[in-house]
Amino acid sequence: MQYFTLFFICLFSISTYASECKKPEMPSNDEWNKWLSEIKIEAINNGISKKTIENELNNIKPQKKIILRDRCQPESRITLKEYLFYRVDKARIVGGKKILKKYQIELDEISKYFNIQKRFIVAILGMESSYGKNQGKIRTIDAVATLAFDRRRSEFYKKQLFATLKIIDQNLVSSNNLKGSWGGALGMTQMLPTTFIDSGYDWDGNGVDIWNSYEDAFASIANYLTTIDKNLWNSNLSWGREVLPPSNFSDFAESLKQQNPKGCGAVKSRSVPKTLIEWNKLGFRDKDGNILPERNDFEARLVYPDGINGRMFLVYQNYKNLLYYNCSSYYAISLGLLSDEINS
Ligand SMILES: [Ca+2]
Repeated sequence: MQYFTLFFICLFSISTYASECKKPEMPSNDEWNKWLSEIKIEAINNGISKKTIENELNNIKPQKKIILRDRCQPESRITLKEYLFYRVDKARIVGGKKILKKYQIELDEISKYFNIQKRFIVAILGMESSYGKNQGKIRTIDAVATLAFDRRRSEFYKKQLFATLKIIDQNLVSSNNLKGSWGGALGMTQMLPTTFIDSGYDWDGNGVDIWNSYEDAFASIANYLTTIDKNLWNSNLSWGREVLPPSNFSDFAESLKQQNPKGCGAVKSRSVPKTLIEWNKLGFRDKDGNILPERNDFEARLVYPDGINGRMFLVYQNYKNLLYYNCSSYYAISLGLLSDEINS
Protein backbone atom coordinates (compact mmCIF):
# COMPACT_ATOMS: atom_id res chain seq x y z
CA MET A 1 0.00 0.00 0.00
CA GLN A 2 2.47 2.51 1.18
CA TYR A 3 4.48 2.51 -1.99
CA PHE A 4 1.50 3.65 -3.94
CA THR A 5 0.83 6.31 -1.37
CA LEU A 6 4.34 7.52 -2.00
CA PHE A 7 3.65 7.56 -5.67
CA PHE A 8 0.59 9.70 -5.12
CA ILE A 9 2.57 12.04 -2.93
CA CYS A 10 4.92 12.61 -5.85
CA LEU A 11 2.01 12.95 -8.21
CA PHE A 12 0.16 15.47 -6.11
CA SER A 13 3.14 17.19 -4.61
CA ILE A 14 1.64 20.61 -5.28
CA SER A 15 -1.54 19.79 -3.43
CA THR A 16 -2.12 20.47 0.23
CA TYR A 17 -0.93 18.10 2.90
CA ALA A 18 -2.41 17.13 6.22
CA SER A 19 -2.11 19.91 8.78
CA GLU A 20 0.18 17.71 10.88
CA CYS A 21 2.66 17.70 8.04
CA LYS A 22 5.36 19.99 9.28
CA LYS A 23 8.90 19.32 10.37
CA PRO A 24 8.37 16.77 13.13
CA GLU A 25 10.08 17.51 16.40
CA MET A 26 12.16 14.48 17.23
CA PRO A 27 12.45 13.29 20.83
CA SER A 28 15.57 14.03 22.83
CA ASN A 29 17.74 11.04 23.75
CA ASP A 30 16.32 11.16 27.26
CA GLU A 31 12.73 11.16 26.07
CA TRP A 32 13.36 8.30 23.67
CA ASN A 33 15.24 6.21 26.24
CA LYS A 34 12.59 6.78 28.88
CA TRP A 35 9.91 5.65 26.46
CA LEU A 36 12.00 2.66 25.39
CA SER A 37 12.49 1.48 28.96
CA GLU A 38 8.69 1.52 29.45
CA ILE A 39 8.22 -0.39 26.20
CA LYS A 40 10.77 -2.99 27.31
CA ILE A 41 8.80 -3.66 30.49
CA GLU A 42 5.59 -4.00 28.49
CA ALA A 43 7.35 -6.34 26.06
CA ILE A 44 8.45 -8.58 28.95
CA ASN A 45 4.84 -8.60 30.15
CA ASN A 46 3.81 -9.60 26.64
CA GLY A 47 5.95 -12.72 26.94
CA ILE A 48 8.86 -11.63 24.77
CA SER A 49 12.27 -12.88 25.83
CA LYS A 50 14.81 -10.55 27.36
CA LYS A 51 17.37 -11.53 24.74
CA THR A 52 15.15 -10.45 21.83
CA ILE A 53 14.22 -7.22 23.59
CA GLU A 54 17.88 -6.36 24.17
CA ASN A 55 18.92 -7.32 20.63
CA GLU A 56 16.16 -5.38 18.94
CA LEU A 57 15.61 -2.35 21.10
CA ASN A 58 18.96 -1.46 22.63
CA ASN A 59 20.31 0.46 19.67
CA ILE A 60 17.15 1.53 17.96
CA LYS A 61 16.55 5.20 17.11
CA PRO A 62 13.39 6.96 15.93
CA GLN A 63 13.49 7.88 12.25
CA LYS A 64 12.34 11.23 11.04
CA LYS A 65 11.64 10.08 7.50
CA ILE A 66 9.15 7.50 8.78
CA ILE A 67 7.23 10.09 10.79
CA LEU A 68 7.25 12.46 7.83
CA ARG A 69 5.83 9.83 5.52
CA ASP A 70 3.15 8.94 8.02
CA ARG A 71 2.04 12.52 8.48
CA CYS A 72 2.52 13.90 5.03
CA GLN A 73 -0.13 12.08 3.11
CA PRO A 74 -1.90 14.31 0.65
CA GLU A 75 -5.34 15.59 1.59
CA SER A 76 -6.46 16.33 -1.91
CA ARG A 77 -8.96 13.77 -3.04
CA ILE A 78 -8.36 11.94 -6.25
CA THR A 79 -11.26 10.55 -8.25
CA LEU A 80 -11.98 6.88 -8.83
CA LYS A 81 -11.03 7.39 -12.45
CA GLU A 82 -7.57 8.65 -11.48
CA TYR A 83 -7.15 5.89 -8.92
CA LEU A 84 -8.06 3.21 -11.46
CA PHE A 85 -5.77 4.77 -14.03
CA TYR A 86 -2.74 4.17 -11.81
CA ARG A 87 -3.80 0.94 -10.13
CA VAL A 88 -5.62 -1.10 -12.73
CA ASP A 89 -3.10 -0.24 -15.39
CA LYS A 90 -1.81 -2.29 -18.24
CA ALA A 91 1.38 -3.38 -16.47
CA ARG A 92 -0.59 -4.70 -13.54
CA ILE A 93 -3.09 -6.54 -15.74
CA VAL A 94 -0.37 -8.14 -17.87
CA GLY A 95 1.68 -8.91 -14.75
CA GLY A 96 -1.31 -10.67 -13.18
CA LYS A 97 -1.93 -12.79 -16.23
CA LYS A 98 1.74 -13.83 -16.21
CA ILE A 99 1.56 -14.82 -12.54
CA LEU A 100 -1.63 -16.83 -13.18
CA LYS A 101 0.15 -18.72 -15.91
CA LYS A 102 3.52 -19.17 -14.25
CA TYR A 103 2.04 -20.43 -10.98
CA GLN A 104 -0.94 -22.21 -12.45
CA ILE A 105 -0.40 -25.50 -10.61
CA GLU A 106 0.36 -23.90 -7.24
CA LEU A 107 -2.52 -21.44 -7.55
CA ASP A 108 -4.94 -24.23 -8.48
CA GLU A 109 -3.92 -26.17 -5.38
CA ILE A 110 -4.02 -23.17 -3.05
CA SER A 111 -7.31 -21.92 -4.47
CA LYS A 112 -8.87 -25.36 -4.01
CA TYR A 113 -7.51 -25.78 -0.50
CA PHE A 114 -8.78 -22.41 0.76
CA ASN A 115 -11.86 -22.36 -1.48
CA ILE A 116 -11.24 -18.98 -3.07
CA GLN A 117 -10.85 -17.97 -6.70
CA LYS A 118 -7.20 -17.53 -7.63
CA ARG A 119 -7.78 -14.24 -9.48
CA PHE A 120 -8.49 -12.50 -6.17
CA ILE A 121 -5.27 -13.81 -4.63
CA VAL A 122 -3.28 -12.59 -7.62
CA ALA A 123 -5.07 -9.21 -7.74
CA ILE A 124 -4.16 -8.50 -4.11
CA LEU A 125 -0.53 -9.34 -4.78
CA GLY A 126 -0.66 -6.95 -7.74
CA MET A 127 -2.23 -4.11 -5.80
CA GLU A 128 -0.03 -4.49 -2.74
CA SER A 129 3.43 -4.86 -4.24
CA SER A 130 3.13 -5.10 -8.04
CA TYR A 131 3.57 -8.87 -7.69
CA GLY A 132 6.48 -8.62 -5.30
CA LYS A 133 8.43 -5.89 -7.07
CA ASN A 134 7.66 -3.09 -4.58
CA GLN A 135 7.91 -4.58 -1.14
CA GLY A 136 9.74 -1.75 0.61
CA LYS A 137 13.15 -2.04 2.20
CA ILE A 138 12.64 -0.42 5.56
CA ARG A 139 13.44 -2.52 8.61
CA THR A 140 10.09 -3.25 10.18
CA ILE A 141 11.33 -2.86 13.73
CA ASP A 142 12.46 0.72 12.87
CA ALA A 143 9.10 1.52 11.28
CA VAL A 144 6.86 0.18 14.03
CA ALA A 145 9.02 1.46 16.92
CA THR A 146 9.11 4.97 15.43
CA LEU A 147 5.37 5.03 14.82
CA ALA A 148 4.64 3.53 18.24
CA PHE A 149 6.49 6.45 19.81
CA ASP A 150 4.85 9.06 17.62
CA ARG A 151 1.63 10.17 19.27
CA ARG A 152 -0.47 10.07 16.10
CA ARG A 153 -1.13 6.32 16.02
CA SER A 154 0.76 5.17 19.05
CA GLU A 155 -1.62 2.53 20.39
CA PHE A 156 -2.06 0.86 17.02
CA TYR A 157 1.67 0.71 16.39
CA LYS A 158 2.49 -0.48 19.88
CA LYS A 159 0.55 -3.63 19.01
CA GLN A 160 2.54 -3.89 15.79
CA LEU A 161 5.79 -3.42 17.70
CA PHE A 162 5.00 -6.26 20.11
CA ALA A 163 3.91 -8.44 17.18
CA THR A 164 7.20 -7.67 15.41
CA LEU A 165 9.18 -8.62 18.51
CA LYS A 166 7.12 -11.80 18.80
CA ILE A 167 7.87 -12.77 15.17
CA ILE A 168 11.60 -12.38 15.87
CA ASP A 169 11.39 -14.02 19.29
CA GLN A 170 9.66 -17.09 17.90
CA ASN A 171 12.19 -17.34 15.08
CA LEU A 172 9.45 -17.05 12.47
CA VAL A 173 11.56 -14.56 10.53
CA SER A 174 15.00 -13.21 11.36
CA SER A 175 15.26 -9.56 12.30
CA ASN A 176 17.37 -8.70 9.24
CA ASN A 177 14.82 -10.20 6.86
CA LEU A 178 11.86 -8.48 8.46
CA LYS A 179 11.43 -5.63 5.99
CA GLY A 180 8.72 -3.75 4.21
CA SER A 181 7.06 -0.37 3.93
CA TRP A 182 7.57 2.68 6.13
CA GLY A 183 4.14 1.86 7.60
CA GLY A 184 5.33 -1.55 8.84
CA ALA A 185 3.64 -3.64 6.11
CA LEU A 186 5.59 -6.78 5.31
CA GLY A 187 6.82 -8.33 2.10
CA MET A 188 4.86 -8.90 -1.07
CA THR A 189 1.51 -9.24 0.68
CA GLN A 190 2.09 -6.04 2.70
CA MET A 191 0.52 -7.57 5.78
CA LEU A 192 0.99 -5.86 9.11
CA PRO A 193 2.91 -7.86 11.73
CA THR A 194 -0.28 -8.75 13.67
CA THR A 195 -1.89 -10.05 10.47
CA PHE A 196 1.27 -11.96 9.60
CA ILE A 197 1.11 -13.77 12.95
CA ASP A 198 -2.59 -14.58 12.53
CA SER A 199 -2.71 -15.36 8.80
CA GLY A 200 0.81 -15.91 7.48
CA TYR A 201 0.80 -19.36 5.91
CA ASP A 202 3.66 -21.73 5.17
CA TRP A 203 2.52 -23.55 2.04
CA ASP A 204 5.66 -25.58 1.38
CA GLY A 205 6.74 -26.50 4.89
CA ASN A 206 9.96 -24.51 5.22
CA GLY A 207 8.75 -21.52 7.23
CA VAL A 208 6.54 -18.60 6.24
CA ASP A 209 8.33 -16.47 3.67
CA ILE A 210 6.15 -13.74 2.16
CA TRP A 211 9.25 -11.95 0.84
CA ASN A 212 10.53 -14.58 -1.57
CA SER A 213 8.03 -17.43 -1.82
CA TYR A 214 5.06 -16.80 -4.11
CA GLU A 215 3.40 -19.94 -2.76
CA ASP A 216 3.55 -18.63 0.80
CA ALA A 217 2.33 -15.20 -0.32
CA PHE A 218 -0.62 -16.74 -2.21
CA ALA A 219 -1.52 -19.00 0.70
CA SER A 220 -1.23 -16.20 3.26
CA ILE A 221 -3.59 -13.96 1.27
CA ALA A 222 -6.03 -16.83 0.74
CA ASN A 223 -5.84 -17.76 4.40
CA TYR A 224 -6.56 -14.19 5.44
CA LEU A 225 -9.50 -13.61 3.11
CA THR A 226 -11.20 -16.90 3.93
CA THR A 227 -10.86 -16.86 7.71
CA ILE A 228 -12.66 -13.61 8.47
CA ASP A 229 -15.22 -15.41 10.59
CA LYS A 230 -17.70 -12.55 10.63
CA ASN A 231 -17.95 -12.68 6.87
CA LEU A 232 -17.32 -15.94 5.05
CA TRP A 233 -15.84 -15.95 1.56
CA ASN A 234 -18.18 -17.41 -1.06
CA SER A 235 -16.24 -18.90 -3.96
CA ASN A 236 -19.44 -19.27 -6.01
CA LEU A 237 -19.77 -15.51 -6.13
CA SER A 238 -17.64 -12.77 -7.60
CA TRP A 239 -16.97 -9.42 -5.91
CA GLY A 240 -19.65 -7.39 -7.65
CA ARG A 241 -20.33 -5.65 -10.95
CA GLU A 242 -20.63 -2.19 -12.43
CA VAL A 243 -24.20 -0.96 -12.93
CA LEU A 244 -26.08 1.98 -14.38
CA PRO A 245 -28.69 3.70 -12.20
CA PRO A 246 -32.18 4.64 -13.33
CA SER A 247 -32.71 8.27 -14.34
CA ASN A 248 -34.78 8.98 -11.21
CA PHE A 249 -32.11 7.59 -8.87
CA SER A 250 -31.57 10.88 -7.02
CA ASP A 251 -35.24 10.77 -5.92
CA PHE A 252 -34.72 7.65 -3.81
CA ALA A 253 -30.92 7.42 -3.29
CA GLU A 254 -31.29 8.58 0.32
CA SER A 255 -33.74 5.76 1.14
CA LEU A 256 -31.11 3.13 0.26
CA LYS A 257 -28.64 4.26 2.93
CA GLN A 258 -28.02 1.93 5.87
CA GLN A 259 -29.53 3.00 9.18
CA ASN A 260 -27.00 3.04 12.05
CA PRO A 261 -24.35 1.15 10.05
CA LYS A 262 -21.38 -0.44 11.81
CA GLY A 263 -17.79 -1.00 10.71
CA CYS A 264 -15.21 1.14 8.97
CA GLY A 265 -16.16 3.94 6.60
CA ALA A 266 -16.24 1.97 3.36
CA VAL A 267 -18.28 -0.82 4.98
CA LYS A 268 -20.80 1.71 6.25
CA SER A 269 -21.07 3.55 2.95
CA ARG A 270 -22.57 0.52 1.18
CA SER A 271 -26.34 0.70 0.67
CA VAL A 272 -28.90 -1.61 2.25
CA PRO A 273 -28.81 -5.10 0.67
CA LYS A 274 -31.24 -6.20 -2.04
CA THR A 275 -31.39 -9.07 -4.48
CA LEU A 276 -30.56 -8.52 -8.15
CA ILE A 277 -34.25 -9.01 -8.93
CA GLU A 278 -35.04 -6.11 -6.60
CA TRP A 279 -32.30 -3.93 -8.11
CA ASN A 280 -33.75 -4.70 -11.54
CA LYS A 281 -37.17 -3.56 -10.36
CA LEU A 282 -35.69 -0.28 -9.15
CA GLY A 283 -34.40 0.29 -12.69
CA PHE A 284 -30.73 -0.63 -12.32
CA ARG A 285 -29.07 -2.18 -15.36
CA ASP A 286 -25.69 -3.72 -16.09
CA LYS A 287 -22.98 -1.48 -17.54
CA ASP A 288 -24.18 -2.17 -21.08
CA GLY A 289 -27.74 -1.21 -20.21
CA ASN A 290 -29.09 -4.76 -20.02
CA ILE A 291 -31.30 -6.37 -17.36
CA LEU A 292 -29.30 -7.80 -14.45
CA PRO A 293 -29.37 -11.58 -13.95
CA GLU A 294 -32.76 -12.43 -12.41
CA ARG A 295 -31.32 -13.88 -9.23
CA ASN A 296 -32.55 -13.74 -5.67
CA ASP A 297 -30.15 -16.23 -4.08
CA PHE A 298 -27.70 -13.60 -2.82
CA GLU A 299 -27.70 -9.99 -1.78
CA ALA A 300 -25.98 -7.03 -3.36
CA ARG A 301 -25.32 -3.54 -2.07
CA LEU A 302 -24.86 -0.37 -4.05
CA VAL A 303 -21.57 1.56 -3.84
CA TYR A 304 -20.82 4.88 -5.55
CA PRO A 305 -17.79 6.51 -3.94
CA ASP A 306 -17.77 9.53 -6.27
CA GLY A 307 -21.41 10.42 -5.66
CA ILE A 308 -24.49 9.85 -7.78
CA ASN A 309 -22.81 11.17 -10.91
CA GLY A 310 -19.85 8.78 -10.57
CA ARG A 311 -19.49 5.11 -11.49
CA MET A 312 -21.70 2.71 -9.54
CA PHE A 313 -21.25 -0.88 -8.49
CA LEU A 314 -23.41 -3.56 -6.96
CA VAL A 315 -21.13 -5.42 -4.57
CA TYR A 316 -21.62 -8.88 -3.11
CA GLN A 317 -20.56 -10.37 0.20
CA ASN A 318 -16.93 -11.02 -0.85
CA TYR A 319 -16.42 -7.29 -1.38
CA LYS A 320 -16.56 -6.84 2.38
CA ASN A 321 -13.65 -9.28 2.82
CA LEU A 322 -11.63 -7.21 0.35
CA LEU A 323 -12.32 -4.19 2.58
CA TYR A 324 -10.77 -6.08 5.48
CA TYR A 325 -7.51 -5.94 3.55
CA ASN A 326 -7.78 -2.18 3.23
CA CYS A 327 -10.95 -0.34 4.15
CA SER A 328 -11.31 1.86 1.08
CA SER A 329 -14.02 1.71 -1.58
CA TYR A 330 -11.51 2.72 -4.25
CA TYR A 331 -9.17 -0.06 -3.16
CA ALA A 332 -11.79 -2.83 -3.14
CA ILE A 333 -13.34 -1.73 -6.44
CA SER A 334 -9.88 -1.62 -8.02
CA LEU A 335 -9.13 -5.10 -6.71
CA GLY A 336 -12.41 -6.38 -8.12
CA LEU A 337 -11.86 -4.80 -11.53
CA LEU A 338 -8.24 -6.00 -11.62
CA SER A 339 -9.37 -9.53 -10.79
CA ASP A 340 -11.88 -9.33 -13.67
CA GLU A 341 -9.21 -8.07 -16.06
CA ILE A 342 -6.54 -10.64 -15.25
CA ASN A 343 -9.16 -13.36 -15.56
CA SER A 344 -10.41 -12.26 -18.99
CA1 LIG B 1 7.35 -21.64 3.02
